[in-house]
Amino acid sequence: VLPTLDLEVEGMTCASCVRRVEMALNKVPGVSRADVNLATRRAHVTLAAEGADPQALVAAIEKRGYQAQVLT
Ligand code: 9UX
Repeated sequence: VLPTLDLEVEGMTCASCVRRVEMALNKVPGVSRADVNLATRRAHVTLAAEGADPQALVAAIEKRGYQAQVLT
């Protein structure tokens, strides 16, 4: 199974923001795929089999100047 994780991302205002956040998430170990939706401010992340540290995802986003929190 491929577990997924969703985050709320704040501070994105354009499509380039979306790409920046997706790039950041995709570099985190254990991330298989990340898709970010500007309108809903949600990041949907599919994890690799080994999983990923949710706080590492938050940190990667914040490092780029956005804010994030893990949902549920
Ligand atoms: Mo768009 Mo986002 O011009 O950090 S890239 S506002």
